[in-house]
Amino acid sequence: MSIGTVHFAAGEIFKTVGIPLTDDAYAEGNETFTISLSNALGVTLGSPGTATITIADNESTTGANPIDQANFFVHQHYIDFLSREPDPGGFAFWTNEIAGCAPQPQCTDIKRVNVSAAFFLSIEFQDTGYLVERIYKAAYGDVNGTSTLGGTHQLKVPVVRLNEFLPDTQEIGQGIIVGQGSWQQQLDNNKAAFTAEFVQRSRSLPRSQTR
Ligand SMILES: [Ca+2]
Ligand SMILES: [Ca+2]
Repeated sequence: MSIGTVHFAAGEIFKTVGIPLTDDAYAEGNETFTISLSNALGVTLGSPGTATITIADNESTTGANPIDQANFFVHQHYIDFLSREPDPGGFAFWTNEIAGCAPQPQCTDIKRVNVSAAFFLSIEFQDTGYLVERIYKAAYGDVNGTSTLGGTHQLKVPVVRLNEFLPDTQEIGQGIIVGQGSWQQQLDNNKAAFTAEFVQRSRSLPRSQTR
């Protein structure tokens, strides 16, 4: 799922929205998804506001699960953690961490775990997705959630939902590849713009200001 906000500057009439696709190994026939425009601010949506996209299946027989391949595993981490396609240098480095380890196959499992942890701990995730979680936690506190891991039990979880987490994470991460260009300045700008907008949301304001 991709959710995001498209910003048009004055005079802009064209925008590109990227939607990552996963090239699986299932022979399942063509698939479709819809893309919808909604909640326009300062403009009126034209027609059509919704379109159906068909993904042509490129398998005739189901193959091996591609997640077992290091390059697929790493690519999916870029999409899931960082909401972007890999930069060539980073992609080669993390893929080689797994594919180039020794002795194989004993080293593979621990390398996959370590690479996954590295994405979680990366500046680029900590300052985007994990920052969003912390902002929601600071603003709205926790609620009780139910986990079934190791037996059903209750635990405190931040009040953030996937349809909030994804667009907010992508907004802060917009245009950022850590280590490339003036990424620190861009990240600071994105964080400042996001938090200024976050505190103006109706959910953040005292009731008297939301009329
Ligand atoms: Ca495929
Ligand atoms: Ca397929």
